[in-house]
Amino acid sequence: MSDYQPDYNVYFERGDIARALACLDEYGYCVIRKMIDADWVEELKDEIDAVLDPQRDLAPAANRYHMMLAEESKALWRLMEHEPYRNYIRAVHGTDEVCLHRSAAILRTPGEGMGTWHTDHRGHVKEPKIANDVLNRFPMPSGSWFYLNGSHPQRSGIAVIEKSNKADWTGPEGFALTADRSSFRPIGAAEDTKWNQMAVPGCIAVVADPGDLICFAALTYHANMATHERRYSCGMGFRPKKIKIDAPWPLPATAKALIERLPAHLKTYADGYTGYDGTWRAAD
Ligand SMILES: O=C(O)CCC(=O)C(=O)O
Ligand SMILES: [Fe+2]
Repeated sequence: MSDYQPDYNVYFERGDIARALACLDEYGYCVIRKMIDADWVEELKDEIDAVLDPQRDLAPAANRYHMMLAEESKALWRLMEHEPYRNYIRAVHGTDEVCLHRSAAILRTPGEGMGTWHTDHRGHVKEPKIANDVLNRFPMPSGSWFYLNGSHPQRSGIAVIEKSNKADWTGPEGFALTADRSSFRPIGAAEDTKWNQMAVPGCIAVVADPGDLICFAALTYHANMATHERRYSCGMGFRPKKIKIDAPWPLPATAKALIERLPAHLKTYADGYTGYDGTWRAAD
């Protein structure tokens, strides 16, 4: 299986965070091995089933997203009591003074094809129109994700474009970035072309185990690979408290409830949390 695999190392032990972050910076992604154990993986999957598919009625070839998983999950919060994860967060942000930024879970069912290549970063958007434009503008990893089935091109998971995290990156050879920089398409293709093929220069099919943490940088272009199994992923992102966000939406009731229920030793991470309002739209 040499297809779409890097010819350099992207795998790091959880005690080797400095080298993992150097890889993240150089190539735009890295994998930190065995961040959580198998029982923790199963617990997270159960929580995702409970919030996203309690009736088990998600159709084949479909997906559901939860955009505030940390408001529902207990297992995610244990990460902030888990020294290897805290070391990672501390190293990424250069400080312990962080607050919850955002969190999510995605559930996909077999039959879903590959997603469109895109970046999550919205830093170039001058006037935010939706919540992602407000939240996805900072120089912090865009993804610190657990792919709880692991990630593998023959099963499900994530693909990235190596080195697409650089500010001067102009798209893969033979492709052009879309006008809003959110995606790319073959040079000469129609404007509405959504490119969802692995065959792109620099494409890496990330191969990882269920307890591994898959990290990609703020700008890194990525796409979910075709799904051949019931696929669970989740992630939690923090930001330094010195990055203040004056959210244009009122603090959602679910965010308030989280802030109230967090135990004393975790409350510090709620200080600065904006919650997420997927319905917010900028006034015209
Ligand atoms: O499902 C995935 O693995 C990634 C989805 C994604 O990139 C997104 O929703 O922005
Ligand atoms: Fe994405």
